[in-house]
Amino acid sequence: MVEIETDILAKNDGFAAANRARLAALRTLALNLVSSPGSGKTTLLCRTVEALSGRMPVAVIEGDQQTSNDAERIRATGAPAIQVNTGKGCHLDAHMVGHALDHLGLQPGGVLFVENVGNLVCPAAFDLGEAAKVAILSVTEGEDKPLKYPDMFAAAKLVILNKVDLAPHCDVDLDLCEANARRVNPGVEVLRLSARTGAGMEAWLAWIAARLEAATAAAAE
Ligand SMILES: Nc1nc2c(ncn2[C@@H]2O[C@H](COP(=O)(O)OP(=O)(O)O)[C@@H](O)[C@H]2O)c(=O)[nH]1
Ligand SMILES: [Mg+2]
Ligand SMILES: [Zn+2]
Repeated sequence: MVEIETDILAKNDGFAAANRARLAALRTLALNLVSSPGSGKTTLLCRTVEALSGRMPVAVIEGDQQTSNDAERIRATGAPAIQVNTGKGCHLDAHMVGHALDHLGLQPGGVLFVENVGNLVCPAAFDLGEAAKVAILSVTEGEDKPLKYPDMFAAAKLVILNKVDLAPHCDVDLDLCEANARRVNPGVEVLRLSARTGAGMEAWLAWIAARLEAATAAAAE
């Protein structure tokens, strides 16, 4: 069992390295959005794509077990989106992302968002070739989720606490959410945001811009 898992992850890492090289050649910042279902990934992405469009090339790879609903929501904003259906699978792997890249026709110098399958467990283990995993936690999910699903929060470079507009209605302690994320990942950055009202969007867009600059500088070396 353990050997099979090691073999799968080793193969995945090979595909991830190939994706990372392709993305570097295109000076593209790839961000892998991970969360449980319904935390607001697609809502946040639609808003983000609208904010970035016209300033830089933006494209999206959508992962879900079934339907192309999310890719359609993204395309409605005007950005190219490819839907990957994983069927019985519960996460995207780097091989799937490589195939999606074949079809996306990425323009250089922009951002590629990957919306992973809603699942706080195995997407943590699969490198897709991204620059960073961004974990999105809705304030409705409870402050203890970083402690219960530590691998995901440990793998993230940024945690977004989404739906802060709902915080007054659900007895949530946002400071405790943040403290729990930092217990499993001491250096992690945390942003509080509402994809509905737009509160906190500026800080998120600034985080993306800083990451893109760093990725572009690294690719130029
Ligand atoms: N109140 C509120 N609702 C939100 C927010 N972000 C997303 N939602 C709602 O949460 C539900 C799930 O959002 P969706 O983007 O599909 O989540 P996903 O499964 O992570 O992609 C939808 O009904 C959204 O309208 C937010 O910041 N505040
Ligand atoms: Mg979605
Ligand atoms: Zn899985």
